[in-house]
Parts: sequence; C-alpha cells; structure tokens
Amino acid sequence: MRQDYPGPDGRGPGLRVLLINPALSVSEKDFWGDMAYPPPLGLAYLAGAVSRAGHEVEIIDCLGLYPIPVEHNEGRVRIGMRADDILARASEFKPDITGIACGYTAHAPDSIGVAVKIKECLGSGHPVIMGGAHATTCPEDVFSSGVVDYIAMGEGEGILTDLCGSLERGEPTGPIEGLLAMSPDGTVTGIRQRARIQDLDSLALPRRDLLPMDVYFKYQTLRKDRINFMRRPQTTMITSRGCPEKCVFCALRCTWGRKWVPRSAESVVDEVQMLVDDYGVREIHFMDDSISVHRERLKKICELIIERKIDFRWQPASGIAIWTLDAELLKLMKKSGCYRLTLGVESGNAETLAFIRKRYTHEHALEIIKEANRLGMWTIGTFILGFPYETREQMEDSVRFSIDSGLDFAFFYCAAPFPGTDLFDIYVKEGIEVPPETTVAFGLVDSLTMEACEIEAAREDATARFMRNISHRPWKMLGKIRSLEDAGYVLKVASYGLKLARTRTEDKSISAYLYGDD
Ligand code: B12
Ligand code: SF4
Repeated sequence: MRQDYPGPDGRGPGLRVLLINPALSVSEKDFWGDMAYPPPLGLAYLAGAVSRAGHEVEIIDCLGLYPIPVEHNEGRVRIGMRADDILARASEFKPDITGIACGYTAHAPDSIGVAVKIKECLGSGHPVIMGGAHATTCPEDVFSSGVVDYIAMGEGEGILTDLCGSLERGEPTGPIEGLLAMSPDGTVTGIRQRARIQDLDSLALPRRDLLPMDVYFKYQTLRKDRINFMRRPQTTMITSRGCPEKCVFCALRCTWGRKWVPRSAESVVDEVQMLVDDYGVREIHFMDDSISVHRERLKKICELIIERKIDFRWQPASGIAIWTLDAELLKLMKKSGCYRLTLGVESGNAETLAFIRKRYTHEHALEIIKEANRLGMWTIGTFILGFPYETREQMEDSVRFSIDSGLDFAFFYCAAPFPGTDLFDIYVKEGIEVPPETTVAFGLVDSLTMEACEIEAAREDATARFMRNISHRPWKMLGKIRSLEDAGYVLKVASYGLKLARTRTEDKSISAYLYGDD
C-alpha cells in the first residue's frame, strides 16, 4: 500500500513546497520535563496531496527530535528545533512557498514567529501560507502579523494544491475556494468556504516518509517505561474527520463544520496493515474526534482487523462518544486489540452536562465504564471544571462521579474559551474578561461564580483526591490482566503511580498524559 510520488506529472517542473510544524512555547508551569508530541499528521496529509500533484515537498518537524531542544527564557519555555536550524534547512531546500501549521490558539505566536524568520531569511516576497484550527478561526488576527500571505480555511489538501498550481502557472489565486489572501492595502480577500472532501479514501496517504518516524520510535525505545503505550513502536492515524455534535467548548467545527466524514473500513485497515508491515508498528492511536459516529463502520473495522489477524494494540486516543458504545461493540473492540478508552465525561452534574450539550446520560456512562472494566480495558475520563455558571457543588459532583464511577484515571481541565466556540461567546456576553495569554492545561479565566485561581485550586484538589482514591485500591489493576503482556503493563502503570506519588502529582498528570511523558 506504500505510495510512490513520481514527482512532476508532466504539467511542469512543480514547485518546491516547504511545510513547517513549529516549535512550541509554554509557560514554565505548563512545562513538564521531557515532553513528546505525536507526528503532525495534518502536514503529512498536505504533503501527500501536493506530491501527488507533482510538487516537491519537505517537512520540517520541529517537534520530531530526540532529545528535543528546550530553551528557558523569562518564564517561558521554547520546545523544539532552534530557529537557526530551521532556517538552515529552509535555505538549503530553497522553497517556492512555505506552509506553516497554526492549529492552536495557545501557540499562534510560535507559528507567526516562524513566519517572521522565514520572511527574513527567504525575502519578504516569499509566499507564506498558514492553516489549522487557529488560523481558520482567527484569520484576521493572523494576517495582522503582516508576515502571512495566505490562509487555508479548514481542510487544506485541495486549497494548497490549487494554490501551488495557480502560483506555478502564474494565475490569480482569487477564485480558489477556501483561500484567503492579504492584499497590499491590508484588506483580506478571498472565498472563505470550500466544500469538504467527501471521499477521504481518494486522498493520498499521509507522507510519513517525510517525517522523522525513526526519531519518534527511538524516543519510545529510550522511554519504554512510559504508560502512554503498551507496545512499541507506536504511531497515530486518522480514520474520519469532523464531528456532528455541538459541545459548547469545542473548537472543532471551526475547521471541519458539523459534518462527519469517514474513511471506509477497508481503507482504514489497509493503512493499519501497511503501518504494521512497512514500519513495524505494534500500537496505533486513532486521533479521530469521533471515531464511533457510525457504529457499523467501527464494528466493521474491528471485524476486518480480527479477520486479517493483524496483531497490534490500539486506542481511540482523542476520546470516544459514550452514547455510541454498548457491550457488543466494546467486546469487538477489545477482541481487535483496543485496550484503553478515553471517555469525554466532562461533568458529573446533569445540569452542567445539559449546558455543555453532551448527549449521554450518567447511567449509560456508568454501564459503559463497568463493562469496559469487566472486559479488562483501561478506562479514562476527562472532566472540565469552571464553566461560567458552574457552582462549587456542581463541580463537586464531577469529582464524586470520577471517584465513584470506577474509572481507572481521571483528568481534570479548567474551562478554556477558544475563539470560535459558543463558550467564547458566552464569556463575551457575560462580560467575563478572557486574558490574551493562553495556557495549555491550566485555569486562567474567571467564571461568574469563582475566580480563575479558585478554579485552578479546585482542579488541583480534584486531581489529588482522585489520585489518592485510586492509590487506596491498587488491586483493581489486577482485573486488567488477561495475558503476560497485560501483567507487564500493569507493572508499568503501578511503577508510574509510585513515581507520581513521590513527586508533586497534581498538575503534572495532565501534561504527562497529553504529551506522553508518563
Ligand atoms: C491530535 C490532536 C492533538 C494531539 C497532537 C496534535 C498533533 N501534532 O497531531 C495532542 C494530544 C498533543 C493535542 C493537544 C492539544 N490540543 Co489538540 N487536537 C488534536 C486533534 C483531535 C486532531 C489533530 C489532527 O491530527 N487532525 C487531523 C488532521 C488531518 O487535521 P489538521 O491537523 O487540522 O490539518 C488539516 C487542516 O487543519 C489544514 N491545515 C493544518 N495545518 C495546515 C498548514 C497549512 C500550511 C495548510 C495550507 C493547511 C493546514 O489542512 C490539514 C489537512 O486537511 C484536533 C482536532 C482536529 N480534528 O483537528 C485537536 C485540536 C487541534 N486540539 C485542540 C486543543 C485545544 C488542544 C490542547 C490545548 C488541549 C488542552 N486543553 O490541553 C492541547 C495543546 C496542544 C499543544 N500543542 O500544546 C483544539 C484547538 C483549538 C484551538 N483553537 O486552540 C482542537 C481543534 C480540538 C478541539 N476539539 O477544539 N491535540
Ligand atoms: S463530541 Fe467531542 S469532538 Fe464532538 S463536538 Fe463534542 S467535544 Fe467536540
């Protein structure tokens, strides 16, 4: 299934396209030692699309390094490839156009910082395009930096391919759907909307050959004590795009709208097989927003994996919709290699759940957690504290739910209003100030009932109480053991628990989970 990219397809020499996954800056508080990130699949997909159209592509993955360079400066920590190294590689490649990922509001200044350097190095006339969730949501802000020429609104494959084609042919870029441009007079022009790609199977596979996969795998070997994976090498995959739900805090619709578009089960399992055969991968994390929207498709994916006897472990790492799960599907998932469920519980209080617009009931969640635990799967719940109208009592319901539900792990976040979300509009409507600085995991925003520091204290307290509680029932982990491999993983989790108990665990468990430094 590995694809060849023969280069120019007879339509001309093709452009040289550079794609950059920027280094990230976080506050000292958000920084947790030796952080690790998954490969930038979005850029690898873009690389697949433009290569197929005959252009030459290089990806500079500033986070795919081991050891990853870290610079501490005035309360901030910059993680990733040094600016000089980025520029050296860019100068050597001599791109005709540079694309930079701008997916996170918290890291938009990092993306813009790279654009500044690229313009300094390659000249102010060198075209720079950005895309990703933040660029799509706040294009005017991004353009106001003065160093970005184009923004791809949403799904980028078609937009970037069209742009490269137009630039190559010297044609105007105005008619390209989904592409915004900055005019010399400072106005933003272009067509904001572009129809979503309906047939994801027709896309070129992500070009992992342009990513430092060996570095990602080496990191896993050197840090084999991490609990983020049971087997290694481990990597990520996407089987669908978007989510039809309307959760108040979720920025997803800004990039993808409300339409969920799946790949076929066959195409998904073909890619799994390719990763296992060609890369030696033994565990895959599916990063879909909602892998189970279509229950029958997920069932078929599991059945095909079982039928083809593909021996690997997997998990829906970004979370899975509780309301689509039942005992039959869980059993099939487990049989096909799924060993861990991350459930977006978000709140243990029914009113808050209605505010968030999550459409599952606590009764159903309890059944799913019980059944998954019974099957020997690890169960993780994510919770958000500090919504604008939430009271202390309602937050307490979430802590109680996390402890009483039988979850193996619970991660508590503070509510964060990302631009473009309904939650952001509520803060604005209520006159709550949203500070300009952003953070990855910790509380910064007041609610109508509590100050940000109180919400943060409640989050730390919730984490500490949950951790204390699970440390009192370590034998629960024995219920996960079905094989020697399971027993080894239980030992790994237990020693991680002991390590956490010796350090200040409260905050760091979140970072550890997110960034895999666990
Ligand atoms: C996987 C994931 C992660 C992973 C790793 C990301 C990675 N490197 O793969 C981890 C777990 C680390 C992560 C962490 C966080 N994440 Co996250 N994450 C995602 C998720 C679920 C999938 C990303 C993905 O692979 N998508 C699939 C690919 C195909 O899409 P894509 O990357 O967006 O790329 C496409 C387009 O956006 C566009 N595009 C992207 N870049 C570019 C560049 C150019 C030049 C062009 C032309 C086009 C383009 O074209 C691509 C192909 O179509 C997204 C949701 C989503 N579906 O996008 C959230 C999402 C991006 N994350 C989000 C958030 C909030 C976070 C956290 C802050 C969570 C938290 N509270 O701590 C952290 C912070 C991350 C950090 N860097 O510090 C938000 C971002 C909102 C915002 N405005 O900031 C999203 C949108 C989720 C949401 N529901 O709101 N995340
Ligand atoms: S179910 Fe998940 S991905 Fe879908 S809208 Fe809600 S939070 Fe976003």
